[in-house]
Amino acid sequence: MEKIYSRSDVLLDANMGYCPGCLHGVIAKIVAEVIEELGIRDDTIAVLPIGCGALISSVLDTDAIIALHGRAPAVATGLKRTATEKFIFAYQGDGDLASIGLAEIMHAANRGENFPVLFVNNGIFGMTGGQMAPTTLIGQKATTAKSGRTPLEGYPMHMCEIISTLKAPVYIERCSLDSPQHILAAKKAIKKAFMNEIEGKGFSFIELLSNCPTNWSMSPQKSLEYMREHTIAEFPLGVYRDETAKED
Ligand SMILES: Cc1ncc(C[n+]2csc(CCOP(=O)(O)OP(=O)(O)O)c2C)c(N)n1
Repeated sequence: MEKIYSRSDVLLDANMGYCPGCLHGVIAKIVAEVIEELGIRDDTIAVLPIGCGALISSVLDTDAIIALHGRAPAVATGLKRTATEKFIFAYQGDGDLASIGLAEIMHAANRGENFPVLFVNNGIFGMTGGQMAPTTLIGQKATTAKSGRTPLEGYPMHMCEIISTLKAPVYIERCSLDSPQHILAAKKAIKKAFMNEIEGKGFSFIELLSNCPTNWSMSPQKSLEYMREHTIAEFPLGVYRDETAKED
């Protein structure tokens, strides 16, 4: 019988601890597959956030460091500039990146640091119990916006578009994790972003639209439907910058 799938060796045989239906686990899986395909496991240091993303350290069989809240791009900058032979990537939630860490991501992107950032946009502060994030949709409920976000709390922040105003980043793409087809596209984008670092091309930013069934108070299936109907409508998928395409 032909073997058509095996679990990546870069995934430890451990429990991730995620809530049922949470897509952080899917990201851990595709990141592990990309690391295995590129043969960079022994060189990799994952720079993880404060938030549910930090839990991927329990399954990802690479070195990892958990940065202070929002500071992953600053920690990744220090690591990459001093240990240039290492493969560094940052992984951040939307509370971590677009709220407390907004300055760090903007300046790392503006400097064109040679590492990719994976930005997991689930529209909410997951780990702390569902507070509103900068990316929460208008009308979307949160513990700090009981009747749904209104413009009084500002509008959802579009990080790909904001980072696209900077000159230095070489690759910016927004993907979604709501379907197998979109997950495959996300894996391709992550692989390209990782390759950009290996080839010394500079800063890549991959936004991954995700879910939080627990804090959205929805079943996993309903949360995927919500993503398709509302999240993707607010945050259009696609490539926002690809300087590497011009070079190739
Ligand atoms: C300096 C600091 N402020 C606040 C917190 C509390 N805190 C922990 S995780 C988190 C937000 C996480 O949300 P997000 O980044 O969207 O990630 P998610 O858990 O949804 O994946 C906050 C505010 C903290 N740990 N440190």
